Amino acid sequence: MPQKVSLQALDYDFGVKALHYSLNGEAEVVEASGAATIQLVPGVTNTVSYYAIDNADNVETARTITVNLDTVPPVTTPVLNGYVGQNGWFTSAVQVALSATDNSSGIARTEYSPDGVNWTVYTAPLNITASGVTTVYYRSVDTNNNTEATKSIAVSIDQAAPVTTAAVSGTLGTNGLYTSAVKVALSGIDTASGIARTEYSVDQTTWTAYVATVDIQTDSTTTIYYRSVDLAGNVEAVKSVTFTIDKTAPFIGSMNPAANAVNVPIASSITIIFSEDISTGGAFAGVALMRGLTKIATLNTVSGNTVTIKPVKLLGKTATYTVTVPAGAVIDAAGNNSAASSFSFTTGRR
Ligand SMILES: [Ca+2]
Ligand SMILES: [Ca+2]
Ligand SMILES: [Ca+2]
Repeated sequence: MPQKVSLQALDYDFGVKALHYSLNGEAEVVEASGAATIQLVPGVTNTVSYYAIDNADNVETARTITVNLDTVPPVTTPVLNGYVGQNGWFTSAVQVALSATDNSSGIARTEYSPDGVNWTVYTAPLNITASGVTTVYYRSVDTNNNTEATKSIAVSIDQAAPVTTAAVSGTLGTNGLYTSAVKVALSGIDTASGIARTEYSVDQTTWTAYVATVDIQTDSTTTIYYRSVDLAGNVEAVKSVTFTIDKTAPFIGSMNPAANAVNVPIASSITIIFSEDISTGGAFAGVALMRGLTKIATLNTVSGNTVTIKPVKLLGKTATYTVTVPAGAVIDAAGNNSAASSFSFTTGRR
């Protein structure tokens, strides 16, 4: 690029009297030597107007030259368009538009590249859909072949919500019921931006950040709702896990006849009502109605929460009977064994 323009006037008969010139429309300069070296203005198109006069005062027709002195590369600016999430992540595909300006000679082309090595001429906005961080390199070149230093922009896209799994642990009884306290462990995984938080709720209204295993101690049916949120702000659809804890063995709530009852009719059956619904346990055959050391023949059945002991014959008059219910005679739905129990009553005269 020329930085200066040199002018030299020649005249073969009278000789040069003076050289007149003007740079970029500024005040005319007169050089009696007939020569001039003009420093050009960088970054613009310079216009030099000049003419000479000889010693006979013949005036040369004015001439003009233009010199483009653009040494300044263009400036390219990217504009990203997409759904903006959090922490610099987009939660949609992103359109990258490149716009370039130049100081003087104008844009020859704008280029983009995935690696800063292989370049493609930019003609329309780029659609970035890849999950994760995509780097777009870009630059422009002006018509004076000044190339902008390569720039780059990172486009971070995360369109997928995390996936959380729940692991329920405890002592599993029968019918899917737990006979111990239960621990619920939550683990979330996420592609692209990563997990911001995992949270749980028992009512889907109040959410608690998950930091450690959730412990449920009490007998109950519990639903734990859970979800995770990624750093881009994608929220997982709520999931839930439901479980029932029954750590409590069935126990006797009441019986008929009552313990130590007297004047019990000899035609009686004995009913024992438990704290919850029961079924026969491993020791049910040991349920006995005793008169002293004599075992009385009975038909023993279970229905709902009740054990019924029906003597095959009428009971004896004014006699004391003992009902024996061994440990494990009945079980609840979770398989918890009843404790051992016994009680006595005395019949009347009829
Ligand atoms: Ca330029
Ligand atoms: Ca994600
Ligand atoms: Ca129970």
